[in-house]
Amino acid sequence: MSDGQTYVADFLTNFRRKHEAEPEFIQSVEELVNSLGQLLDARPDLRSAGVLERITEPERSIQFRVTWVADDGSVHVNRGYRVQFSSVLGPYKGGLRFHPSVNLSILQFLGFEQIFKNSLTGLWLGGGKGGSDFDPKDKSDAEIMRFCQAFITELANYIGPDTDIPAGDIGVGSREIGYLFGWYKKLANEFHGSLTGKGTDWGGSNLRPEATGYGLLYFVDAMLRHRGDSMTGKSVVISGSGNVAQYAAQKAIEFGAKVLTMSDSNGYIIDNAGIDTAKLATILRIKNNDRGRIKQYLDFYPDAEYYEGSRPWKVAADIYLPCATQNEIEIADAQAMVANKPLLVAEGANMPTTPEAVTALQAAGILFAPAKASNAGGVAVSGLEMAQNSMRTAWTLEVVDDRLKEIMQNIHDKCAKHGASNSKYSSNTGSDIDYVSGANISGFLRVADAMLSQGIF
Ligand code: NDP
Ligand code: 2IT
Repeated sequence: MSDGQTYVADFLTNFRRKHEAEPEFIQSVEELVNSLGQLLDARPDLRSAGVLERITEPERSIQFRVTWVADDGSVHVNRGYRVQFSSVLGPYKGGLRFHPSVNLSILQFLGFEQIFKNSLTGLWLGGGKGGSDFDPKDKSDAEIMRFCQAFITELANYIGPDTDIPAGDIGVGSREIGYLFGWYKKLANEFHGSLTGKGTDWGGSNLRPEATGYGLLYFVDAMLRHRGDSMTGKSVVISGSGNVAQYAAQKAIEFGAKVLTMSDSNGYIIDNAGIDTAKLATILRIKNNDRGRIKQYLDFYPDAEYYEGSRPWKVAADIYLPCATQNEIEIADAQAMVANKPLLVAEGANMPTTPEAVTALQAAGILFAPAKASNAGGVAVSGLEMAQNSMRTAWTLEVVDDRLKEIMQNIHDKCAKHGASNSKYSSNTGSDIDYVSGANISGFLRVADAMLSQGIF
């Protein structure tokens, strides 16, 4: 083994031992580090500066009690967290997730991914993630508000517009950001960009709600154009029906593709006639206004079908866009996809594809876009929201959309540069771009070089 490969192998052995109870965190670190053997071979300065050891340890992790009172007077206690992972490229930046599954392993994986995603955007953004095991489902608006106020009361001391700027993620959308921002502003007695995803009337950026889904499709479009192809007429399978899935579907329809499915944690719907703009508006009403379930789609479109307890991956399509949650494409799902000979899989969710499934897809010659590249549009527009807040100005929708397109194209081109078979640090020997190693090498290099410049700490 080369020096770089030995360093990576030893590092991973120690890392796994140290984090044996944190499977998601191990998975995300392995995914990155496995791309870095040749780079670390060529760059002994990165090895001797302990870059991997330092970047895999959060600069600070905060855990706190969140106590809130339900409408019936009962008292509830949840855990709140913020993992402030890396400030090497800017203030900590990343979303908040409210979901019963939330724990430190999941937040460390998300915070770790966020460092390199934010690096790829080219903006000045560090990496972080936070959240709570609070379940927003079936809670009243008043309960959500009281929970958000209790949560941000604890977090307020650790965040700020030049320190740490949270945003949304699963279970945290514009309603929650409103309650979090309102109470934070009251505590700080200052109106500033301490959170992103705010309403456009009170400090938010145009296009932030749409940005992750739109950015995903801009990335897919760039991948297809790179091969002389386009979205027109392609069939698309989407999982999830939340923020990312909704706007991914909208942009796919705009590009002239046919969207076949959407899902939630209970099951998926398939509409073989295609989910068009009017049908998508119905989904937004069901999910966002009524906070309902995806199966209610059949109340409006009885020709569609609903499959309880299943994911949509057996449905044949040209393009698969997982937009729900981590590890939602397992090896059997990938094998079902391969049998349908699709063109590409692009991750809208964070780490939705297990490592075995990624290997199976790539081995079958299916183009694969990893989350840290393809879903970076959301945090990129969050970065643009921060810039607008600092300037006390608001850019038009067109200006933000142009910046988003440019950023996604740049990320594509960085992946192409570092993931092509003839590139300096990639082990890719195939004829297609390896977007996984391209994104990992490019995202990591910027962070690692900045760490060297800033000294050892
Ligand atoms: P939302 O809460 O708006 O929607 C989440 C969707 O995924 C819902 O349809 C939900 O179904 C489904 N889902 C959540 N957990 C599970 C699960 N364990 N199994 C099956 N389905 C599940 O979240 P977002 O759309 O914001 O986030 C989706 C993904 O995109 C996440 O991985 C997130 O980290 C990632 N992401 C989000 C960004 C953003 O800007 N919001 C930016 C970049 C990535 P149900 O309603 O039944 O729970
Ligand atoms: O995973 C992500 O990139 C997000 N949830 C968005 C983070 C942000 O700060 O906008």
